[in-house]
Amino acid sequence: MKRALITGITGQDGSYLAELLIAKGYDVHGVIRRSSTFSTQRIEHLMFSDPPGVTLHYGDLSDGNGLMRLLREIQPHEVYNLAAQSHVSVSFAQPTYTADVTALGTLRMLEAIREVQDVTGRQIRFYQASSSEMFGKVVETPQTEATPFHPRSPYGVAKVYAHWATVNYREAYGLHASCGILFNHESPRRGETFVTRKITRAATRIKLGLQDKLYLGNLDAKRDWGFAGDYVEAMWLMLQQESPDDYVVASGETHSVAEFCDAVFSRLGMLAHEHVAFDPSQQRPAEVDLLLGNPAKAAQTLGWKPAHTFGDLVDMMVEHDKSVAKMEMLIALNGKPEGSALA
Ligand code: NAP
Ligand code: F7E
Repeated sequence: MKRALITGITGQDGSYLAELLIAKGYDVHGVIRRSSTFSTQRIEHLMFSDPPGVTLHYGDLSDGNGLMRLLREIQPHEVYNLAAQSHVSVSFAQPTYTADVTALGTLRMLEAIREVQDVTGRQIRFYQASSSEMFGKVVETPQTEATPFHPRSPYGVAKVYAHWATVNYREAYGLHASCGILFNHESPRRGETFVTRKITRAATRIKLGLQDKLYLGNLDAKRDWGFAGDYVEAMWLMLQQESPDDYVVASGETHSVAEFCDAVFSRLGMLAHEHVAFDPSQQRPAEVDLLLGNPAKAAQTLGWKPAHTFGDLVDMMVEHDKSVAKMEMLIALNGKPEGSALA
């Protein structure tokens, strides 16, 4: 049975990847960090299944010794490094922390893999979560694996470091290490401070009278948005190849934030411009104006293509957040149900 270790298992992608690997018969292990509150909502269905689908271990990308200990103990065949301080705006407020976790954290994991492989003689395949944010102020459109990087945030800079560190360990030490340059991917499990989920949460609440306005920053930014559940399959496919390599994973379509808003509000029978207001604090010191990926290499070599369209993604997120808003309204009217997990 193959064993996989996922860092960032409690995040959006970690939860979908864990489901995929369990379905493929893997023994799935995940790294979680100690926190004063639980951050495991996205994987509770896997933790409390019978038998449990995942084994969790405390660890942190800031603790290289701990990572090495985990690799020795678990002896994974595959490591998926999804953990990061992943919020672009937050990276402007916390640049050093972002560099420590997102950039150096990757280096710590690569070093741990190199050490443990040397001692055990067993290969550990490595996946690095690279990002379209590395293209930043794009020099060509669409972006491919050959497009030069010009990051526009401390997050983008940290991801460029982690990306090149991964390429370097592949070239210098022969690690089976691959980078997925993933464009924005979303889902009902997306964190609520990323723009798509912020919009679907707010619009569905506005529809039920739970909220008045949706405050946003730059509506003109364009992103290549796909469904996270499709994108984790590309991660797995990369590690099944004989040779490691880097791949753009994208939908090949771009839409502005304003278009995403229109699509969401229109599904709810409302007009976005009547409910969206400008919040200057949501603007970034430097913006990424346009991202559009060309996933041709992933299609040709991995046989990967997304199963869901932009429209499917909007439908899925709106439907999910309609139920969340309805539940909020019922609680506001009746209080939490007796004996409920919400009580
Ligand atoms: P996410 O929802 O923000 O999840 C991030 C995960 O990293 C969480 O599990 C978080 O744990 C964990 N983490 C944060 N700091 C850590 C640390 N110091 N040590 C260990 N774990 C830590 O991110 P995502 O959207 O799933 O994205 C997954 C990865 O892909 C990230 O590396 C992200 O930068 C990258 N990426 C994402 C996209 C996208 O559009 N989603 C596109 C390209 C690349 P807690 O739950 O404890 O906070
Ligand atoms: O912003 C604009 C904002 O925060 C998208 C991460 O997963 O994808 C993500 O990074 C756009 C930007 O995602 C608000 O200025 C307007 O232009 O949803 P976002 P992101 O910055 O593209 C990449 C690929 C990653 O790798 C990252 O980890 O929307 N925008 N108004 C806003 N954005 C937010 N968050 N909130 C607003 O109110």
